[in-house]
Amino acid sequence: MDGPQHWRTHLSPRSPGSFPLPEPGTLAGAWTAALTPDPDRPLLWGLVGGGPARWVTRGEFLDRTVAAAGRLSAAGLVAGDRVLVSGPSTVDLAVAHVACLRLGLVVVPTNGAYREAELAHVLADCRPRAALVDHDRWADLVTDLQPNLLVAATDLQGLEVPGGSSGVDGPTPELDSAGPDDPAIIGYTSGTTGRPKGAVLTQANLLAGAHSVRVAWRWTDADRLVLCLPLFHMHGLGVGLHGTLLAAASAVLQPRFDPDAVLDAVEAHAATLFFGVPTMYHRLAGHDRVSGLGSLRLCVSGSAPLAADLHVRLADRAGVPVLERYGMTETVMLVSNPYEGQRRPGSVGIPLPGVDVRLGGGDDETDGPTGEILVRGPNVFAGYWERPEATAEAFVADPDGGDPWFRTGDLGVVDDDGYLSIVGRAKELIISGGLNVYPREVDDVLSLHPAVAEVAVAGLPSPEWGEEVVAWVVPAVGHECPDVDELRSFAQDHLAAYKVPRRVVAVDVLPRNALGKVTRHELRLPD
Ligand code: MCA
Ligand code: AMP
Repeated sequence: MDGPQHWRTHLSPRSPGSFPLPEPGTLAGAWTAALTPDPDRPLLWGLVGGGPARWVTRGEFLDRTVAAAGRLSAAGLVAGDRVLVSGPSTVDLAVAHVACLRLGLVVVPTNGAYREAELAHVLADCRPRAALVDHDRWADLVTDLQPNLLVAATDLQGLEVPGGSSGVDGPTPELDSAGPDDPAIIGYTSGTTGRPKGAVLTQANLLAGAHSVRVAWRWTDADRLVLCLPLFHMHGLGVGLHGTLLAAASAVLQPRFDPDAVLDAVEAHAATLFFGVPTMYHRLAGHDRVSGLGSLRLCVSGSAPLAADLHVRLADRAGVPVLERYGMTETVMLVSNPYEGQRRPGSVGIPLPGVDVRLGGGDDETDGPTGEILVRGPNVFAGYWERPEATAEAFVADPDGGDPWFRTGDLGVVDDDGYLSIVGRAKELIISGGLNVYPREVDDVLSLHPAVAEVAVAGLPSPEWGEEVVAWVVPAVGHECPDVDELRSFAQDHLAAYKVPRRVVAVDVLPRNALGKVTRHELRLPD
């Protein structure tokens, strides 16, 4: 845990010192406290219990979480057990997630686009006791990969309970007794290097993450969110769902992004909030009904940079001043443009309440004002699952002896008035449509193709996806360079579709530095 050579700007936290969290200091406990009053108020709209989409009230939701927790407990799961959860966004999935957290189980949200090898890595790494999965053939797949796993759908259909009863008649297990420092979620992320690592977020980390945006964005129980982000990443889950439940607000869950469905829901449900990734805003901005967003109180963008011209287009076409914010799986949310005050295109704004942000860096003369964004606060994760070395590398010591700082791997600059802009990444990462692609993972798969001698993958700018995955290939001796269709079909058994290259460039050599390491930033399209 070495410190950077220099410490640059320190952005004062909006709430210096402590940022008190709602009682009892755990996410599950705070939810129960928030949702217990007024049990008849609508909470979530979505598919429930195999039936059509409908509103579920706070009272019904809490009752369903108690019943689900009872069944999970009767099936033998105990606090600390990991449970892999993956499915389209439904009320059932939200119930399962909350039931797990109320029981002290550790949820491992997992992208439903994963192929067998990606799923196998997650299972082998975190060794869950159960998997609640709704995708075609996933029940068989996870059973093959880990035969001793308890497997069920997210509505718990198929969950084996000893004695054969449904488990609901047994004693109600103790709920909401996890402590603030108990793990609640393991979120898989590429981080800065290596294969996906599990970021362990505690009950308090998740509570701090949801609470800070609730305060900053003036999120109240009068709000209604249209939530079409997947519930297996921090944006949809840790902000959209967790924030809704904490604010005792309401949300319309949509299983996928469809601009028409979003605009219909905004109108039909008198929504006030929409959260999306820039690709969603790009598609909405080109929609002839985009002005429908204008009735919302707040539109938030994150997970990838929102192009300044897209920000301006949305303001012009829909009258929507999108609020851009910045976060990470390891930290939930960090920095946000202000709710009141200027929402500056191209900037992610100022630190969220409770979050401490500063820039570290190397050499002042060569780096100029740019520095690596370093953060700390109650929202920052506890470490990577069973990876002490990666955890140690991810933090730097505080020069004043305070809490260590988490290295985001993102590069930033700070304006004179304290607005942070992300200007690059120190880590090798492509963000396509808000989803992270770790280039080495793709290199490793493509290099197995017999016609590929060497390969390196990098991201190129794309108006729709933000960045597009492109592969530079040195063909093997005596082989033609495989075309994009060939490489895509070769890779699709091993990699989720969003990681598969959209373009292939044949080259004679790959650019390398003196140590022989490929310099991805030098990969270019041919003139
Ligand atoms: C789908 N495809 C993609 C992507 N998504 N390709 C590249 N990048 C993607 N992100 C593929 C599909 O598999 C399909 O491939 C083809 O593109 C066209 O699919 P389409 O139907 O147009 O896509 P879609 O289903 O509409 O999905 C686009 C999407 C989705 C809605 C933008 O990617 C999405 O929901 N992204 C949000 C992800 C997210 O929640 N990120 C937050 C991470 P084929 O034609 O081969 O079948 S959390 C995070 O980053 C931190 C905490 C933060 O700050 O928020
Ligand atoms: P993830 O690992 O999926 O949590 O992705 C986190 C990464 O997404 C961050 O480290 C940033 O590189 C990126 N990110 C999130 N929000 C923004 C934003 N508003 N602008 C630029 N990059 C962002």
